Amino acid sequence: MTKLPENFLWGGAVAAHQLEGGYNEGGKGISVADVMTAGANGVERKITDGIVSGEYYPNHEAIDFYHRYKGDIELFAEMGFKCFRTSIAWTRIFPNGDELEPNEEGLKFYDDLFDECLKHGIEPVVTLSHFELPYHLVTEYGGFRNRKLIGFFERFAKTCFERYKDKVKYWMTFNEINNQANFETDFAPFTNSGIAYKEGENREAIMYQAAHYELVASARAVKIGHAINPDFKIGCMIAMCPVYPATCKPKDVLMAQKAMQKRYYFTDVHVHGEYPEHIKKYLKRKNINLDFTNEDAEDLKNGCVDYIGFSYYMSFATKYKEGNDSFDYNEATDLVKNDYVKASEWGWQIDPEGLRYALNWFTDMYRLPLFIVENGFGAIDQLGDDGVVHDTYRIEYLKAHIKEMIKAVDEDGVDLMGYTPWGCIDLVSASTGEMKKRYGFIYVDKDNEGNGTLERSRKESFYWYQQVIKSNGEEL
Ligand code: P53
Repeated sequence: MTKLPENFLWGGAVAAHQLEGGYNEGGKGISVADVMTAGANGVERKITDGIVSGEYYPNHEAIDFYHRYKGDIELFAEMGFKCFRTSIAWTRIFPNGDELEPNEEGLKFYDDLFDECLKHGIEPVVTLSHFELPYHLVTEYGGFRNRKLIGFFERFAKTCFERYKDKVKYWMTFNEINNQANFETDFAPFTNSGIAYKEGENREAIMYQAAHYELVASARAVKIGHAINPDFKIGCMIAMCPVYPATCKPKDVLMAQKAMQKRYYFTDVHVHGEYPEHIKKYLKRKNINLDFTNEDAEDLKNGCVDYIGFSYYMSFATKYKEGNDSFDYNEATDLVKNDYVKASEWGWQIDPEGLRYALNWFTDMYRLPLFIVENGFGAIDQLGDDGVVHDTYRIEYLKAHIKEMIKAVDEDGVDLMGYTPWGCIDLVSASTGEMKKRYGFIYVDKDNEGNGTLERSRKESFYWYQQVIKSNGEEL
């Protein structure tokens, strides 16, 4: 008997736009990821006005998974993956997003990809919208600030559910829907919702409206999916960075609680089908009047998720600031450094116990099965003299997190479906567009400027993870 259930879903996670490439092949349309240039550590990616010649767009070719997926899946199978999380590029299915009929070539690509997984006994886990909205929906409709996008998403979801109903059982609707709680950056609202703010707009109000439409779209998709195949497990996907109080001063503790409410109300809506009171009060106080119909309320109630998928990389900390009498949390200005944890080169605070905390917090709040669909260490890898990346730092990070995950299951009784570390094969970083920020068990020969053979090689962590899966987490 192992501490984890025998059917535990070990695997790895990626997103279409970060690895497929082939951005204009097979009838694919342009997505929001296709108009983002490469940034760097601490330098935001530029969002350009369409594709501008002379600019470098790292997602256009990515790691060419579009042509190489068979070999890559073979490597996943060699590691013993039970599941593989990827997304369906919306623009392969509906190139512009507002067509009535899907693109057969795009549908066929995912048929082949899922067949390839199943052939190796790997269960596909699929995100419908992972930072890759059709760009046409941004320029013509303003992204998810427009109610019409609910219908477009619904059509996309229904098309996928019907087509893959016998191949895919595990689904998620919107990746890290709560990233946009940080509405003061350009990155999160654009990648989450296709929102390109204009000068002087009320960023916060627009974010809450877009998130509302997404929550409704998600709920409608859940209902449709369950009708198409009652065996479907359809989850939400939340970016979990627990917000700790910087001290035990009561005002700091309260501040952290208010921060958690605001960062995670999205989960309440997905799980309970209604807005928590604190958010309703907050919106009222801020004079944010959502376009929220009676039908929306119905839809939310009828489309509650089956499980909570979440990413976990790091934890945050916050502190009460003099004068903030309503304890309003603003992610852009209210985070402080936590001196009790170390950070990665990109400033992400490494905190394995935070994962156990998160698993318990979700369980206490929502009582639903959980699925860790991202976790990992973005680091710079060097090929050793033997041609192998000896990524002991990555092994250490993952080992520490898996230990806490097992304690949460074994000692705390958390209901956990699986674990899929992020970027199981090196891919393009979402926040920086770099190749250099690597997460993989499999090294891909390509650099930040786009040079390299794209050749794949197994890192030291590849063999380590193989052992972890084989022993169901007993041998770390
Ligand atoms: P990169 C912010 C905070 C936590 C997770 O991120 C985040 C982000 C936004 O980047 O994104 C998720 O590549 C996301 C993936 C992404 C991964 O984390 O910036 O779901 O698409 O690649 C890692 O290092």
